[in-house]
Amino acid sequence: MAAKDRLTYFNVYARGEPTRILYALAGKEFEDKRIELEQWPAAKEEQPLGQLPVFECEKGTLVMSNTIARYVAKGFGLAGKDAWEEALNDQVMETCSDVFNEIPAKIYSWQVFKRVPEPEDSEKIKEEVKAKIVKSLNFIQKTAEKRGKKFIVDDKISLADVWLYCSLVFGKAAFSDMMEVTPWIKEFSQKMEDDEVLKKYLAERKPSALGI
Ligand SMILES: N[C@@H](CCC(=O)N[C@@H](CS)C(=O)NCC(=O)O)C(=O)O
Repeated sequence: MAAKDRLTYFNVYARGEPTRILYALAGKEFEDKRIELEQWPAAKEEQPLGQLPVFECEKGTLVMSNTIARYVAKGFGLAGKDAWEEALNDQVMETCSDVFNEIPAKIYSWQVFKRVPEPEDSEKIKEEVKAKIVKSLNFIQKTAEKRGKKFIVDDKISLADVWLYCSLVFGKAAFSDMMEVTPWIKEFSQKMEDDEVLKKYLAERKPSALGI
């Protein structure tokens, strides 16, 4: 078992980044193990499901980015004070995962990874993906407005905010206006970036090898 918590992920932001940010917000140390793309064919064989992220701590090994982030956030008191707040944090995370996960499959497959040629109707595909994202973001806005707190669920940054912020950053390569796609999102992104701990983390973090 790892002597200290270890997150193994690619040298990109994407699915591993929320967990890295949660450690930064909590001021806790972990081993940020990054696999370069050329190392991946050999490293893939060693992973429980042949994918990353993989999290190791004294209790054992976890896979699935949402499970890892939820576990880490709970340990740091950043996943909600009661079952309802936990559910609201989860709901934001799952809502984002559903729609933002369309981006790698439908857009980054040709735009970033170049695995397939750009489809002829790429602009239409992008518009459809964006419309779904905006619908989900408007739903998250309503959740936040009902809570009436500084951030989505609480007056301090919690899992929901981290997950949403990372999703927006992930979407930027597809949609250049992602961080200000609605007035509420613009205000949300600004509040996140004004947070002193997050600001320092963002200024110092390693750049993503793929820009996402
Ligand atoms: N549902 C999994 C998906 C994991 C996943 O798709 N990981 C990608 C990177 S973001 C991966 O390992 N790709 C390399 C591969 O499948 O060979 C999660 O959320 O962790």
